[in-house]
Amino acid sequence: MILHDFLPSGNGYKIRLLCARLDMKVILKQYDITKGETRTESFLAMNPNGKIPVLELDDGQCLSESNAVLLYLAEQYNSSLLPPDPILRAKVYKWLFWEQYSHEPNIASPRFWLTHNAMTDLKKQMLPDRIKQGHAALKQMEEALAAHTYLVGNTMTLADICLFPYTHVAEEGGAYQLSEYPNIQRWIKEIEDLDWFIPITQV
Ligand SMILES: N[C@@H](CCC(=O)N[C@@H](CS)C(=O)NCC(=O)O)C(=O)O
Repeated sequence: MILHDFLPSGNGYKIRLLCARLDMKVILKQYDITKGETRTESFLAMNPNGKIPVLELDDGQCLSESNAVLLYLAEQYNSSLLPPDPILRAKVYKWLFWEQYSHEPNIASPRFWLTHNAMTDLKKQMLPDRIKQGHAALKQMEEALAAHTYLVGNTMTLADICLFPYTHVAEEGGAYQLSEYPNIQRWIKEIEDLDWFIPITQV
């Protein structure tokens, strides 16, 4: 399998982290998204949305949308990260869908704007509200992590693999201070201490 990716991307890192957890090797093909490398004809043939990550399967089929790829790999490789109990599984799905609507646009996007010199007048106007909503998202994670070790109970699930990447780099760009969220900090350390853990920049 080939993972088409951009190393600083949290969306790509979700998949790299899951592969590390599943002890799976994939070939990494890197693109510079700041130079439009995901907008070429050949890339758009893999993902018409022009975004990494894309997982290219051995038969040439391409899967996009990071959380769809996480679910595919967890289901395919029979991982304990997806609990069999339907209620617990729905709680994992909840975090995955929530991440795309309430977390990623408010935490990942400001990080990218602020660290990649991508700020425009419109984004400057949008930033305060994004940060407000980002704090609301972090508060929800903080409350869940005050109640149990991981986001869905006391064992790690796909929800943690999905939310860890952008949360642990939330401070990059200066929009957020994680010292306001002690249980999130404890959870980050918990994951970083796991023996299979790989950092975001590791190929
Ligand atoms: N919802 C998508 C978002 C993917 C995404 O936003 N990818 C960004 C990098 S994190 C990208 O490739 N941007 C390049 C572009 O839009 O040209 C997912 O979860 O995979």
